[in-house]
Amino acid sequence: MPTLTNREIADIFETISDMLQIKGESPHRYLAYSRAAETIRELPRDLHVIAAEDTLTDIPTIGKTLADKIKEMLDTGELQFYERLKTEIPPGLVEIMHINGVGPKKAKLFWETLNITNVEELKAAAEGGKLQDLPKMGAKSEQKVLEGIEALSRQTGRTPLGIALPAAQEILDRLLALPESIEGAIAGSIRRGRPTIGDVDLLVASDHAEPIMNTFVNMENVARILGHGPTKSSVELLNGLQVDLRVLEKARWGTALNYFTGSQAHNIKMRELALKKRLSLNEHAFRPVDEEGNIIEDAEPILCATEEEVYATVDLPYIQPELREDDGEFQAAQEGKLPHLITLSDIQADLHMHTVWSDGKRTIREMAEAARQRGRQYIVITDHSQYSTIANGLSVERLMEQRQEVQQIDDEFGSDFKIFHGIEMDIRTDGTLDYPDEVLAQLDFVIASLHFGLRQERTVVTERLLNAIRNPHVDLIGHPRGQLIPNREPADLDMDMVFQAAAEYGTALEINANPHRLDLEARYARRAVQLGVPLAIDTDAHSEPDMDLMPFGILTARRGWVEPECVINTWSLERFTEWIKSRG
Ligand code: DGT
Ligand code: CA
Ligand code: CA
Ligand code: ZN
Repeated sequence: MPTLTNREIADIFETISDMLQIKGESPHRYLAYSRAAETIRELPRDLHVIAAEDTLTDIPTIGKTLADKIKEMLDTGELQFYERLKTEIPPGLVEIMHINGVGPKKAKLFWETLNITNVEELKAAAEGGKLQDLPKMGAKSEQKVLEGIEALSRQTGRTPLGIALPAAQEILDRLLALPESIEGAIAGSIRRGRPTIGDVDLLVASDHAEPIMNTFVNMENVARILGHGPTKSSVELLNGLQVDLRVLEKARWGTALNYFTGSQAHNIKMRELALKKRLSLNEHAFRPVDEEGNIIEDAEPILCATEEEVYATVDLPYIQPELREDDGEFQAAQEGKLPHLITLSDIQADLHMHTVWSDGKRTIREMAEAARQRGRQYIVITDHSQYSTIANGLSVERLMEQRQEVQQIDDEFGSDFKIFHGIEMDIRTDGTLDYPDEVLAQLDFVIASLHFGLRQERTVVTERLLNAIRNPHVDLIGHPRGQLIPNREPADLDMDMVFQAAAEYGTALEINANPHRLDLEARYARRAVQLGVPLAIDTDAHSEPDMDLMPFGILTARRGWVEPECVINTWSLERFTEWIKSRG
């Protein structure tokens, strides 16, 4: 009997929601399916088990109707309702509606006017110039559709770091709790801090692999076992994530960790460096080779228990995982110029957070207390400004009221913790800022952010950002490129101009630590540093737990070769205070 996993059932509900949207059904109806899909994706337990207990309707967002549909899928492997929908709405339209800038209405339009039912057909139509004459389209929108299709093909199949890292850590912790485990690590792209992850790579050092492998494949959040061997196993989790586990002896730990951390490009360079020393290198060991590069069978392999030994064998200092992309790290290592990368402990402050005054969940006092508990020395309260009506943005009157409250609570907190008053001000779609200069002048710290009009054309959206950067009262640009991971592309900004202006005016750019944003991303953070642009790493917290997202920002900064000195919230309270005073 075909059996469906949580992930597959969630996917079907998600697709149904999309199809109902294309059909033009009410939000009430299609949202019921997408909410249920979201809940099921996060469920820590197998739906089969819950159904057997007959407690499906105890799951939030699952009522009687949806519970029956889940049961039908668990029992028969399919859903009649969905099969019927598929005869009405071509399933390819769902993918089309997820293309950036398309959506349900346009998907329907393309289908009804040009009989386009999948992405390939849409691509052909766009390339053939057939979309531009449709209502509400044009040459530009046609070009955007092509760009959206490009972006879609880059995204598919990768999981955001914010989901993969905690999942990987939880599994590793369970394996490390076994008495047979000596040491363990998350390797692969997670260790390098990539914003999205293909699969999870775990390593455990042990002399008894079997019990570790058995525990791994029998975890209750495993949907499928893809492989189960003595040194390597792979599973697919209920949420669809693939996890590879390798167990190896401690004596080879360094070599294995280095190999499976990658990147592949870094590994290739490592092998070339090894060959220059007449050594071959694979995931197990270095082995001496002859002039032709053939392994000398009776020569002793070189085992490395630590990564330091691996690098030392090719005459290099240790290279931090976040730098291992073959993007200049070897040259820097050879020249003794590796960066002194920022760490979480360098962070003194959080300069971007929201409270109940706009769309946050907690009061100013609660946010301040949460930040102090996390060892911050100072914070800035930065709610939304009036243009963000959906986020309950502050009118000038409410902003001034809030200022009083911030000052009062700051007094309560005494001298060992400082609360500044700021704002996350919208850059309006017409390019003007959301408060006049005389209001901004009264604030301690001003963040300017693009929240609307992100799809404007390059010159327009760039000019809006430049206008904010040049304003003497603006201290920081929040999440500058406006991307959302995994599926919103950044604004089409001329980043050279942005960096140039930020350097000239001394305006800082943010690395937003929220794993949905990670914006600036690493390569731009690296450019910013090279050009002398100050950075800030902020959580953009809307509640206490969000404050724990800082490590994602740190990872991103480290991938961008960022040193603590360039980041304004690593500075002491005195230095930061001087800096904001020196600005408008
Ligand atoms: P991902 O999973 O796509 O996010 O990226 P990675 O880097 O985690 O890649 P993955 O999981 O395929 O492999 C983990 C590491 O193992 C990778 O970073 C480098 C190493 N590796 C895997 N396959 C190869 C290969 O064919 N050649 C070399 N040199 N290294 C490899
Ligand atoms: Ca991987
Ligand atoms: Ca892998
Ligand atoms: Zn914010």
